[in-house]
Amino acid sequence: MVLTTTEFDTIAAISTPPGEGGISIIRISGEEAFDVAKKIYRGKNLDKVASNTINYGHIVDPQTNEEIDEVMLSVMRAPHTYTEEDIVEINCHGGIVATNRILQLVLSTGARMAEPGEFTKRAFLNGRIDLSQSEAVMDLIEAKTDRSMKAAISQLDGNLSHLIKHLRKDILDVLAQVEVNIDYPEYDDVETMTSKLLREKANDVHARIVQLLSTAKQGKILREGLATSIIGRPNVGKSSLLNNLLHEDKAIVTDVPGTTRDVLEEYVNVRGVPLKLVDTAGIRDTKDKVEKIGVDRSRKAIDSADLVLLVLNASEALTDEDKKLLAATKDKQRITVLNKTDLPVKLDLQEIKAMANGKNVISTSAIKANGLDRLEELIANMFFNEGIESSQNDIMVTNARHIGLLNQAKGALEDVIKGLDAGMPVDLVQIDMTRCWDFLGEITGDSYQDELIDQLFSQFCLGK
Ligand SMILES: Nc1nc2c(ncn2[C@@H]2O[C@H](COP(=O)(O)OP(=O)(O)OP(=O)(O)O)[C@@H](O)[C@H]2O)c(=O)[nH]1
Ligand SMILES: [Mg+2]
Repeated sequence: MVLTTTEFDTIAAISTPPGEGGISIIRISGEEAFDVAKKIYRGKNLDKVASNTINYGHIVDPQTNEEIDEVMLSVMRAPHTYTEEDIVEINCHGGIVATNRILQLVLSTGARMAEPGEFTKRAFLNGRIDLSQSEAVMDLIEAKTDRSMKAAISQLDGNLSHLIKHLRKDILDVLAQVEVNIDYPEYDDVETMTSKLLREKANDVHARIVQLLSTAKQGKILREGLATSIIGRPNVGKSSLLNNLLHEDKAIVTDVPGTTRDVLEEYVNVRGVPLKLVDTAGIRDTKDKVEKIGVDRSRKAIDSADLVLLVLNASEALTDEDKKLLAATKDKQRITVLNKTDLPVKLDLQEIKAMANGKNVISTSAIKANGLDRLEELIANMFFNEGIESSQNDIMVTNARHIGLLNQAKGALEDVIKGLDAGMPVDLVQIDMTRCWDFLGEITGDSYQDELIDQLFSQFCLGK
């Protein structure tokens, strides 16, 4: 369904982050954007200025004639704009008071306050971009590393949409062919022919979806960050390690065991891989009420981690608690970090290597910042071993919603093949093929429900 722009009212919002800054931008979009601006702007004649120009002038309260701010007005006429509607953007001085005053004026002269993501929602509803492209806008804003940004840009450019549309067209073609065959069953072998056609296409689309899904693991990491939990006994240097990876003293470090009481979460860019790094309370049996809660959370942090950094103190012999933690994390993606190697080493390295299957053991000294390069390199290689640079131009799926729908589409195709194997009538098999077509359509928003659209755009930031 494509709505025409005339069905929407005029919306406005502050599009820059709240707070003090060099400039703030108040964006107005809709049929009345120019009328609203004309009521409060003194400067050039907005009916005469060319589209895509920026114009000097003042914002004046029409009631009192009070001059509010000196501004530059960006003027963009439909349809070649972000929303495909008329857009005026007021660039004012970036103080909170001036910005809010201007927004109030805009709202009192005919515009309505926009909802979060409503400008992008209009770009979607007006047919300028599809749903996966709209989602990429938000991913781009939230991108934590260059690599994440490249994946978002590729999706915004429509690479994923293009592929999905291609698959849907193939399915539609075969469904049309099946329809024709069913309507004209004058040939004896029509059922066999139609089954063959369906099977070929189901296998073909299935293979392409499987290929796409093979990028999902890395794609999801790029979009959401790799959930990385730093785990270990108290005082082994977990918080020191976090500070080192962040290149910042975020977590409190003391020589008192039990310093970290609650989990601390920070994003960090490790060679282009966004890490959602979680520092946890040291795990030990404790009677302290507050520490106990922290310890319970640490245990949960193991479960929810994509990667566990298990920190051991190399200057002490292995304790029972260390062994328990090694056992508790043995099925996880794990790096065993032997910290405090600047001190005389008491850990039996052979024993550790044996327990960790000789894999992913790194020696560090958080205090001397030694071994961190190797740790970073190992993390990047564990998750992007073929190197993401090489796969940059390939299409990636990054979004959990898309991954879910692709899996459903894949399941529907498997039902098509099962149905054909079981000799089910073609018109029943056709239903599963159509389901696949629908699931794929939900990715691009070609088939969607209003609730989904409302829910998706409500997660956007205001003014976008
Ligand atoms: N010699 C040496 N000391 C270190 C090293 N890393 C950390 N420390 C010291 O060990 C003590 C504990 O460090 P933290 O980073 O607070 O340890 P933690 O594992 O977060 O401790 P909890 O929060 O209590 O669980 C501090 O005094 C650090 O300065 C290291 O590589 N070498
Ligand atoms: Mg700590």
